[in-house]
Amino acid sequence: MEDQQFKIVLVGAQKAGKSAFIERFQAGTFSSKYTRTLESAFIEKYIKMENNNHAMFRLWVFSGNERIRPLLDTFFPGTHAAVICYDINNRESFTEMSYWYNELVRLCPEAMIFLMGCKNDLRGAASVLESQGLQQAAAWNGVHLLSSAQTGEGVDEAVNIIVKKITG
Ligand SMILES: Nc1nc2c(ncn2[C@@H]2O[C@H](COP(=O)(O)OP(=O)(O)OP(=O)(O)O)[C@@H](O)[C@H]2O)c(=O)[nH]1
Ligand SMILES: [Mg+2]
Repeated sequence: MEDQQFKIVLVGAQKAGKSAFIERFQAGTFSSKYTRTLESAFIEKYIKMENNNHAMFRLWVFSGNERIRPLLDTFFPGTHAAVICYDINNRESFTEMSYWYNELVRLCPEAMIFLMGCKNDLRGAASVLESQGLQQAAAWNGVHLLSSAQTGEGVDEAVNIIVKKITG
């Protein structure tokens, strides 16, 4: 039997922490230096499923720059799960999620929706509250996640939750 293949996309505002999340997940490392994603990048991960079959997960990360927007029509179709990322200390990145959500609904309405609050290690008084993230996720019939690429907290957990939900 052919391996199953799944497409996951990480989207959201510039500097939200998408690439850092992927780097932590793939390499276990973190850099505080910002290198913007030019257009898109992906990593592939084979994961052994409970039934012993393997599934291949291709995780795409897109630039948050506006220049990516005209390309979404070709990038989004076929997406199984979308992770809309925001920076918990940047309220604009939280409101920008609506743009990404609407594009996902338009171009791949079958995709499962996840919202991820990044940089949870920097949580402070002015941060977007977890309850607000949960509320927004519920409104979009999605799942809310929190992670820190700096400490690694919640990173593997997030991927496990996404994989379980796609394959379950
Ligand atoms: N403290 C902390 N900083 C983080 C975390 N994740 C990312 N950063 C920092 O935030 C900045 C932006 O992170 P990126 O992952 O490059 O952001 P991005 O969403 O990929 O941005 P674009 O490629 O421009 O769309 C970098 O300086 C990172 O080091 C985190 O979990 N904690
Ligand atoms: Mg990036």
